[in-house]
Amino acid sequence: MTLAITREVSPAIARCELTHLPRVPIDLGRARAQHQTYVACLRDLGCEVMTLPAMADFPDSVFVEDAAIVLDELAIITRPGAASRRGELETIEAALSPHREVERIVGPATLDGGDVIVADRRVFVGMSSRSTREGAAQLRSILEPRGYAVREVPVARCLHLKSACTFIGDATMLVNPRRIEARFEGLRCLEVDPEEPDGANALRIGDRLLSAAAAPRTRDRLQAHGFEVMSVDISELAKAEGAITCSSLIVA
Ligand code: CIR
Repeated sequence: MTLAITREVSPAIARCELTHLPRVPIDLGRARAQHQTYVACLRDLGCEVMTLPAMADFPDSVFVEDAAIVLDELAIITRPGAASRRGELETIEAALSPHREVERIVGPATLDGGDVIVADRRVFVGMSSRSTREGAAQLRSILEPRGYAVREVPVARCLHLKSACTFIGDATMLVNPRRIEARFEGLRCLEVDPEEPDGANALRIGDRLLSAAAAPRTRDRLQAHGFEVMSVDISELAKAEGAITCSSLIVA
């Protein structure tokens, strides 16, 4: 069964890192309720969900995606670009190590999981404000001997690579072309609705997708292309620059 690792929303989420959004009040009760619904969706999609306890000292710790990259063969513990997030790693490693051999990105390099897209045997690494070329080089040296091709992709207009595009299976990348110019040769690109800038972040679990309720027209486009889509409201977590993929680590 697919395992999804999640973490409860930190009581300190109001002090989250923000890069492209202005700070607005976050209703902790609402954020927690939305997160619980997100977890329920993961269960409906067939996952067994492990929810780690909230970390009061780490405002962004609900966004577990950034702490690790999980592949079939191994997991890589990252080194997040935001120093405030590095204390999140230990508990993520403890959760992953029963399931995967573990490798680590070591400083001074940085790499956020939100910058890493695994599309079958191809891995795209966003060169964002959070991830360095040295971080990508370390990832390459871990993955290329295992048969993955690792390619860097420039990211300038949003937080992470996955804020601009996500791999949704079936050789398809869901893309917001206003946030990224990269071409993904050999993959079909489906564009988000132009009115839905955050719509390119969707999570594939089994045969279905989980997407944000804030992107209904993009969901319609996906359905028109034959994808089965479940939507969830994550509007409160989005105020912390979180999207759909950020709040889980999928151990398939
Ligand atoms: C941060 O800036 O690190 C958090 N406020 C948001 C992280 C979102 N993570 C993701 O997209 N993978």
